[in-house]
Amino acid sequence: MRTDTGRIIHLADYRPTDFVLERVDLTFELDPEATKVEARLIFHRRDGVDPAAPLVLDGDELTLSGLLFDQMEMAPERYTATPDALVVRDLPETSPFELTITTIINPQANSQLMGLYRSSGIYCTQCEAEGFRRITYFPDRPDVLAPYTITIIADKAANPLLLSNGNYLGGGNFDEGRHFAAWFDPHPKPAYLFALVAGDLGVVEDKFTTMSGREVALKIYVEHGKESRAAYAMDALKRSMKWDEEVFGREYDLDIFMIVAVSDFNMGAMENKGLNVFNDKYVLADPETATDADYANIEAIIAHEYFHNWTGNRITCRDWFQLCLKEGLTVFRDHEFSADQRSRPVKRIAEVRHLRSEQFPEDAGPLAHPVRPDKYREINNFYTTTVYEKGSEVTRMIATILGRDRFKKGMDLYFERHDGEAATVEDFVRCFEDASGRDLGQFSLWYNQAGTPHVTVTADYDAAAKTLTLEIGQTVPPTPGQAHKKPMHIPLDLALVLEDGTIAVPASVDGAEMTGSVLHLKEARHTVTFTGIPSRPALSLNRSFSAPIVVRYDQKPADLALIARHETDLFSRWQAITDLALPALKDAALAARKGEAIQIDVTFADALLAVAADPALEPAFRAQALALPSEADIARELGGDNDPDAIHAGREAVLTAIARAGADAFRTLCDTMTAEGAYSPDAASAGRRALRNAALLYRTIAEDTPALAAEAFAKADNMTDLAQALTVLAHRFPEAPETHAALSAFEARFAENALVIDKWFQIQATIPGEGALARVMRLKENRHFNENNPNRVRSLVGAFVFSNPTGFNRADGAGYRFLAEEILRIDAKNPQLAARLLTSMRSWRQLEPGRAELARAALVRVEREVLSNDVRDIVDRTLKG
Ligand code: 0A1
Ligand code: ZN
Repeated sequence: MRTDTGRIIHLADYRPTDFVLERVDLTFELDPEATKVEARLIFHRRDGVDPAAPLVLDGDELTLSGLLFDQMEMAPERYTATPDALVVRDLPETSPFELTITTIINPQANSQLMGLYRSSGIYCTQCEAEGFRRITYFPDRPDVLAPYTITIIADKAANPLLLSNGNYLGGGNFDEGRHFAAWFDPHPKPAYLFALVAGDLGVVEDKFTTMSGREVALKIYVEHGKESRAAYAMDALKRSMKWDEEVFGREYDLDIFMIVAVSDFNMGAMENKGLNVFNDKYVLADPETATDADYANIEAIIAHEYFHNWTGNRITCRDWFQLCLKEGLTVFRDHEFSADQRSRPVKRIAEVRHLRSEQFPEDAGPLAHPVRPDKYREINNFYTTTVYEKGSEVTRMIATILGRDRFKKGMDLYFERHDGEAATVEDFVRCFEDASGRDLGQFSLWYNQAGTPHVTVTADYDAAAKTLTLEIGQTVPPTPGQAHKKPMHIPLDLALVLEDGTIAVPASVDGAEMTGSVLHLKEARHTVTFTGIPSRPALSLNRSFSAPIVVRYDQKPADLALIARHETDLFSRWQAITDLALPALKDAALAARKGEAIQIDVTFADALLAVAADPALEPAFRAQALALPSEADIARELGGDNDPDAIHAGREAVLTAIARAGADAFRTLCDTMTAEGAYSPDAASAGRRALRNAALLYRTIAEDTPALAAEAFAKADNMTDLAQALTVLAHRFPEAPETHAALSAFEARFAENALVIDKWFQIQATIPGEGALARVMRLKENRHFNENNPNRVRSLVGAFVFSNPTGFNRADGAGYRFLAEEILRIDAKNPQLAARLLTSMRSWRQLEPGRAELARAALVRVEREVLSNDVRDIVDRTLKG
């Protein structure tokens, strides 16, 4: 394990390497416990570099077992090898030279899942961000690009399949029952994109003809017997390849594209050149075992990794500070893809819900950091929702500011100018400036200033003058290391909705630049005047969520209802419904906190129920209207002194009021939103299921009986309905005989399918209330649980700490103490996984004082005993920030 060095890496310290790597030639002799890696690396000293400068290569837990210089044994006084570095001295001043480095590594013992490891008998690799240095000594940084030749030698019976990046060169039999395969990747790449897979797997094959007429072989490798469950992933892959050609003009560039699904993986998937490695959760699906959400995730992640081929691989990052350059942009691309494949407004609502529930708390807490950080202690901890999702929003804002055509021009210029390079955020932004002639200097603050901007609006309508005047102010809250912020360039899309539902077109706008319906806020304060507004309009602000900000505008309920009925931007209709519900949710939580009786005036629900029943709207959108803000959303809105039990009680009371007010409508929806024909994962069918299941939940709440869900459970012919019915049973009636029966039946039926058992863990781990911790501890003893598998840990422990606010935040602090123990134990095996679990504490300062103190004590316990750099970094920042 990489233990803490306390060393902080700064963006300002970047400098190019002293030596240029020309070529990489790797030979692996695979063995579960002693894999021999021979790396032949050709270097030359960069022009102008001190002739005495040594070559310093990175390592992580390595032992050197051989070193040749130009094929000759190297004199020991010319190098120093430690587990984390190989330093070679007396190297030629100008001419290229070859180093042959031999290391012996133990994939079987690699529980961190970084570098070369074993997953269910398969050899696989994960090298991003700094895993390659666990395989061999190497300049392991993203600005060192080279073509790779790979030879893999392994026992043939156990490993019929030998895969690596690039195109297949050939293979054949070797000695002692072994065979070999050779691969060549002509596209220069950094080491983090290297991949090797070996073992015995089943395959699904297809092909794709690119826009220039080249045929690409497509292969998805899965465990034997699971081939039929890879069909949807293959379909998503072909659609992604086509879409990237049509929308971004990007064509695939090798003869073969491979995806391998493995069951032990720290993240979602990895974009290794030509050989993507996936968490099997994001490949395998069939109606019996995968939910609609699983299908949507598979489609999005397959697309995301494929899109990285251009945004990440062909153009990579100069250093890890530029991570958003590939991640923010690629998330933006996968969001656009899903929007085109599904419903754009529904997709946008889901994105914003996710951003608000995950990224906003990060940006408001001790772990806040800019989209492009300027320092880090452990890069693994920067694969965050800020870098990914806020990074995507920043790209989206560039598109909004420039408009579609100029954005496209900027993207084309980026691909043309930087293909084959390791680029920076500045390079990226400059392409849009050059393509559009627009200055994005102030806009670039979005990359460097952390924190969610708050935009405050007041409106004054002058009926005589027919003018509307807005006072608009922006502030960016302080974040760790950034006490004072500058005003940002915020593109605020808005509409003035008139009483008859039409949108006013102002005669003139004064006080800020406006392009189309987008107002460009650049100052701390603006006074904006619209003329020619015939009557007092309702203000629809931040349409389609044009900027990742918090808008504070005291909107009248009647105006919200008007927007909920008439806005042409569906996202804004949904937002208005949410804003109508929020006061009730907050008031109810506050009343519960004070121990007062909860009173609910349910008139706010009219708009919500009208949308839910409107046949002119797509069912998926109507389902979104019915899904109230989560408990975490309410906590965020309350902004401090939070009591999760009170928030839960308040939200329950609001749900009950809506359930009663809409009883007839919900009954009708349950009866009419039925399936037509066999299950299909398409967005329209998924929307009908979502709406029916939302209605089923409200009916269950109103009728307060497990009968409806038990019946739905018995009748379900797909995993979406089955898992939803089980959730309703378990969360609402944890002790009912119907629930026990359903949980047992589910476990027995899917005992052989770990990914489905994960749902079973997750549903139980998120049952609200004090009893949750004991349940989770019991489930840890279940025979299906396996502490070494990240998916299992995330489904049980992760679901509990991230998605069970009342259970985890028990008033006695037992949830926090449990997490501390888990972190310390998991950290010893898999620091990355442990560090990620610990981020569940990021909002601890928002808790009421009693809980906050108990949370702090648990963090201090972790701080005292932690070993890894990963957890040390998170715990220190969480306590300090
Ligand atoms: N680049 C991947 C994410 C990823 C990052 C680190 C990993 O190491 C465990 C794995 C995957 C993506 O954006 O999909
Ligand atoms: Zn990515």
